Amino acid sequence: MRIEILADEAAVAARAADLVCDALRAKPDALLALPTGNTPVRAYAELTRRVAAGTANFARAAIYAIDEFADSTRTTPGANSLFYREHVRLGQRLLHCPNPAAQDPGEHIRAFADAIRRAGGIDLCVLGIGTNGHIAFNEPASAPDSQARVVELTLESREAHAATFGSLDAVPSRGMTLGVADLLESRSIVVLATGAPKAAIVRRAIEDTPTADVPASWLQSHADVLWVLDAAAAAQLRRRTIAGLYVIIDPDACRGRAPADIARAVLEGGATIVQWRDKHRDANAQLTDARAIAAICREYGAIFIANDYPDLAIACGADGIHLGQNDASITDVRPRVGDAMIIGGSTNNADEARAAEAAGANYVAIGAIFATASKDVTRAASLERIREVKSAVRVPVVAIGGINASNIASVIDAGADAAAVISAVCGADDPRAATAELAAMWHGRPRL
Ligand code: TZP
Ligand code: MG
Repeated sequence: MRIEILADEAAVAARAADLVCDALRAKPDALLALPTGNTPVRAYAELTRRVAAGTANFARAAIYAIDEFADSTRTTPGANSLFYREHVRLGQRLLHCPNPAAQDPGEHIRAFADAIRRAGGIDLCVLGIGTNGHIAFNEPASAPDSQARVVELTLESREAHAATFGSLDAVPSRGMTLGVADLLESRSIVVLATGAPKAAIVRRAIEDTPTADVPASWLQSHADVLWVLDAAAAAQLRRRTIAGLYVIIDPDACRGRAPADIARAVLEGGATIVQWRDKHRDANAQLTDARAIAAICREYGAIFIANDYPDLAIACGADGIHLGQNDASITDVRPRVGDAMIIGGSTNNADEARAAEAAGANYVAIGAIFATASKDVTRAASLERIREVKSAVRVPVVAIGGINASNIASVIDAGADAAAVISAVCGADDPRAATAELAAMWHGRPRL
């Protein structure tokens, strides 16, 4: 599972449009399964603009709905068919929606799922997530092997549709949906979530043990899921949000400039994680700097990690502590810092990464990937090592060592969840611009 956290709804919409276009570029006759809801509306508007501008082409693609109400008609205000006709204006001929007036909705939606399979299966499935954790109309209690079927809609879901149907009473009590199993058969899945009301359920879906109480949590078992979140929807994530550009602020690399100024600049540039690293002073002497940077990170909703000293991490209210092989052990530190704190562990190979994960690390760093002047490195790693570590652990993998604008693409392609940099950013003339360049490459890579 990968997670991208973007600034706001507009950025999520643009990213979603990019991902759909990437899928089409890779496979012009792709079969796309697309959701209804408020979240994707801006993405559809962006795709419509791109079609009009000639930069996106759905001429050979097929678009399938993922759910529909039962006991209504294609023209009932609120019916999903109407939503698709209104918002997914990308080539109506290619739009496939279940018929809300089907006499036997169970038989109808099973045939609809079969038609998707016969057409080659879903290449890219875009999903939203309900505040109760539903995906499509798979409400809580949906099993991971659930198939296309008729479902009783929860009051919560019906209330969410009351406005479009005109009243709660007008919202049908039954829906037709592709099952969780049908969605999991997709080759690639993108989940979009925006806004503070989604923050709690996004955290449960991504971080908690998968459960039928939160059907979206079944997505954890899929090999190619990307969550695209805005900062508000990501606000309650703690453990698995190590994704994107991870900037280490080391005063040695800042060319005499104030570390707090560099921290603000890199956050402005789009860093999602910031680490404070001071290899000279003891924890007490670092406290003022660490607290200042922690406060700036909170302002930007970024994760703040202290290096080396668990007591420093606790004292400055850091989200996490990073430990090397020669620091206190993860097993010893966990009870001191509590369950909520992120612990990252430096590793050099798959065995060390597995051990760090087993000890309770929430992410592992692997390095040094390239030559670096920022640390006396005794053990080199490689792009191939990133791949090995990625397949050895479930926790996010952070690549580190000599990463810069000319090689970050190779690190991303090797599967790293995040890239950690010191000199490429702290040592740059313009740390904000240097961060922005690296962050843009991170989000701009084709992933399908
Ligand atoms: N661990 C492995 S390499 C490294 C650390 C802390 C230094 C990374 O710095 P740079 O300047 O990005 O190569
Ligand atoms: Mg250390």
